[in-house]
Amino acid sequence: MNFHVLTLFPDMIIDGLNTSITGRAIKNGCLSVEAVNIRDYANNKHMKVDDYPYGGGAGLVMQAAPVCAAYDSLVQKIGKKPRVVYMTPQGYTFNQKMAQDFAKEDDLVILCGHYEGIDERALERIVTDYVSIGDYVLTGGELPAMVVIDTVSRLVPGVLHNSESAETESFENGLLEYPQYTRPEVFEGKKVPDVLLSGHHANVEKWRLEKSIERTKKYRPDLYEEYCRKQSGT
Ligand code: 6GU
Repeated sequence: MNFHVLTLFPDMIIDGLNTSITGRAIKNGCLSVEAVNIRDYANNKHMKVDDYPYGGGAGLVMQAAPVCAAYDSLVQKIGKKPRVVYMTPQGYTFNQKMAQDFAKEDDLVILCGHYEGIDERALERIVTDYVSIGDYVLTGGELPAMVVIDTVSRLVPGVLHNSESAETESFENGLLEYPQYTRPEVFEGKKVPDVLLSGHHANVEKWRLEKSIERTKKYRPDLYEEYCRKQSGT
């Protein structure tokens, strides 16, 4: 899968993703991440890409022309009209289901705004999906873009090794993950739960499900309610 990120801060994207599992997947060819610097498409000698908002107000707005020019050159290169995800607090909240949908694409363009956002006319021309990563405000779309790329990447065949399997994790069954333990058996006087050392697979699964339910009830009552509704078949 190929990610194409339109941004004023390409180093953030490249440096952020060339590490760990995404870095490995880029090196072995399962993924590619290209960061296109919108400033390279500025049509003036000062390379200016933003200006004051019409109607007044704080901050600067990214201009339509360089954003559209960067997009047009990508469309040329890809050879078809890709899906374009605009990272903005004014969008649908990102979730695992959206990640699964994005993972079906061969090419995904992610547009990152900065300052007070991007001229609406550019967005109307190119954006297909408006996506937020939660109810808080960041300085720009680069970190959210990395969140989306990381989440989608682990659903792309070959990115995870068997031992990192994408199954049976939080949200696959609508519950939060159960607690994990590794060696040593005793750490600062605290012992690993006996059931995990018992070798009794069915009991281990039962314990994990109980812990998952307990955690979900405490930290995500919304998901717990949904789980109970599904269990009762209504
Ligand atoms: Cl996608 N962008 C910005 N700037 N802030 C956010 C966000 C996106 N999602 C949550 N907060």
